[in-house]
Amino acid sequence: MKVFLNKTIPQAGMRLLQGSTKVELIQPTSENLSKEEWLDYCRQAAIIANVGKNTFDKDFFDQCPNVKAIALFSVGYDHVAIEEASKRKIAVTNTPNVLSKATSDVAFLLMQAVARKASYNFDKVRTGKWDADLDPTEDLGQQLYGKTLGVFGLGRIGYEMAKKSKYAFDMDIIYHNRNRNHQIEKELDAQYVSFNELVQLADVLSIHANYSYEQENLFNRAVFEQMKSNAILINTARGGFINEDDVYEALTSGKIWGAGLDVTNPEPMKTTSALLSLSNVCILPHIGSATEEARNGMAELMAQNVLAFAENREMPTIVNPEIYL
Ligand code: 8YV
Repeated sequence: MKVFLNKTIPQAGMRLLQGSTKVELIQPTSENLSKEEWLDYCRQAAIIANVGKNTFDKDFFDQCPNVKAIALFSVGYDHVAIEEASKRKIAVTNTPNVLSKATSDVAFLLMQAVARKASYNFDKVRTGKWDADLDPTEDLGQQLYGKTLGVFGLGRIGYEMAKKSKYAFDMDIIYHNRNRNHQIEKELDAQYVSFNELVQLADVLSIHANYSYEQENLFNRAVFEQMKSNAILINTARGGFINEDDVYEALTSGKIWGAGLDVTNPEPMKTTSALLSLSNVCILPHIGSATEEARNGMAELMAQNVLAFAENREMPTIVNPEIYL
C-alpha cells in the first residue's frame, strides 16, 4: 500500500515503516513543498502519514479520492475535518499518551517560569541589567505553594499537569471538562467546577482541552475580566483558544498577572507581536512534545497505525472508529 510520509520521523518509526513488506513508502525529494506539490504526492497514496499542520478538509478529500487513511504525528486533530473523513470512511489516527508527560512538563515549566519571571530575569542578565545594588522590593515573583490550579480540559495531559502541581506545590485542583472524572477527583482531591467558577477561582489556569474552531477566542476580554489579578494563564494546547489582543490588554492593565504560552495564533508567532514586548510572559515555540522520548513514541505509534491499516488490522489509536460500524 502506498504511504506518503511528508517528513522523516524518528528512527523507531522509520524502522517500522521501512521494514514492512506491505508498505511502499513515498517521501518527497524536497523539504519545502508548495501546496500543489504536496497535493500531488497525496494523490498518489492510500495512506497519508502526516507530520505538521497540513489541512485535511472537504476540499482535500475531493482532490485526493484515493486516500483511505490519515495517520497523524500529533495528538491534536483540529486540522482534520473528522466528520467529513468519517462520511467517506477514511480512518484518522493520532498519537495520544506518548506525549502527555512531555507536554504537561512544558505547562509545569511555564507556570514556574512565569511565577518567577524567568524569561524577564534572564533578559536582565543577557542585557547587562543585573543590578548589583539589590532592591528587595523589586521584580518579585509569586509562590505557587497552596495556590489553586484550574485545569481546562482534564484529559491525559491535563491530568499529568494536575498531578505534578498537586504533589510538587500542594496546589488545590479544580477543573472544567465535558465530562466529570470521578476517579481523578478522588485521586487528586480535585473539584469539578463550571467554566465561570474555573475562571474566577484559579490562581493558575492551564488550558489542555481538545481544540475545535467553535472554541476560537474562548479566552477573551470577558473571561480575563473575571480572572484574579494574580492569575497566570498557561496554554500548551492550541493558540486559537486565546484572543491575543485581549490577553495583551489583560496583561498590560493588570487584569491578570502573567501568561505562559507554548502555542500561539498564528504559528510561528510574528516577531512583531505586542506580547513579545511584555515582561510578564514566557513564550516557547510549540515544544510540548519535543523530547527524544515523546517524539520516538509518536513516531512508533504513527507507524503502528499505518502498518495496522496496511495489514487490515485494528488501528491502535483511531480517532473515528465509527467508520467501521
Ligand atoms: C506536535 C502537537 O509537535 O501533538 C500535538 O497535537 O501539537 C505537538 O505534539 C505537532 O503537532 C507536530 O506535528
